[in-house]
Amino acid sequence: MPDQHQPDERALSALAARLRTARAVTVLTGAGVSAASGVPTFRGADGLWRNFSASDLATPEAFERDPHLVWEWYAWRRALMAACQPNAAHQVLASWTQRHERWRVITQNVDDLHLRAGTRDLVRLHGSIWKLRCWRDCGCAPWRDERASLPEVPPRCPQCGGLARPGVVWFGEALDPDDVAAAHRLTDCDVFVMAGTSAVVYPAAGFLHQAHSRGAFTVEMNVEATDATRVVDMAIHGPVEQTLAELDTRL
Ligand code: BJW
Ligand code: ZN
Repeated sequence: MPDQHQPDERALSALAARLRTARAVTVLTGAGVSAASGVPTFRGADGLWRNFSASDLATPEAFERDPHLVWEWYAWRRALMAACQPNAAHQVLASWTQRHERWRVITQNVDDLHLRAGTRDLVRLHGSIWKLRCWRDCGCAPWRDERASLPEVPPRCPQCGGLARPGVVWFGEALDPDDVAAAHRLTDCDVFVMAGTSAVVYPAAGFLHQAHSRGAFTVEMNVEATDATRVVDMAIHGPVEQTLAELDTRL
């Protein structure tokens, strides 16, 4: 019986060979990449959506209804993330982007772990949990607050004194068009990897299909099968931090 936590040796060697000669490699990451750092994922057995409702906490309507409740949830997650460190997956990806610009990373994650590991030119589709914006959009620039605990909940806009909101993208909100355009450009690659994402949230999940239709060899790295498994050319099932570390030794 193969050990399901040991990445498939043959698949890893075949993928390493492709990566060595690829002109461009794009990795789209999701919450699974930060799981080993202690950041909870959204879906799955221990995911946030098991105990919390997305429509009560991660939509503009939820914020409009109960900003205090939404901010309590974000304050709890910020405190949790502040104690987390980048893991081997973040470190390997960062080292690849530092080595050559042909390695590119797009993330759906709102933690800063890719940046803290040193990833270059990161495209962040869903914003940052450490960024705040004015809810009324009074014209002030978004600002960063990296404290583990906020001075007040809900926090206030320093310019107009109104409510501040987390600088993340909620369901039903448009992503920053510049980020979407940047991610779309990166789907023009030889190898496109979906790493630690359930591949259900759009438009991020759609980049796999774009990359595929533009001729990329597509790969999934996940602990379990997802909607993407049937679509990709290669699925490597196992902890992504282990898969990437093993792959790194073969490059
Ligand atoms: C491991 C591992 C290990 C664990 N190793 N693997 C039908 C109804 C309503 C809406 C829609 C609809 N159809 C489409 C939509 C649109 C909607 C959408 O896609 N909904 C689907 C869920 C159905 N999308 C949107 O609303 C987006 N906006 C939009 O479309 O705008 C259109 C528009 C245009 C013009 C004007 C107005 C609007 C916005 C989406 C925003 C998503 N936001 C969130 C919250 C961010 C803020 C926060 O963090 O609080 O983003 S939701 C959440 O999901 C978060 C994530 O980035 C995102 C993706 O999740 P991810 O990363 O894949 O995590 P998980 O937990 O799902 O998966 C983790 C995976 O890792 C699992 O597979 C594990 O197995 C694996 N794993 N450990 C490897 N060690
Ligand atoms: Zn304001």
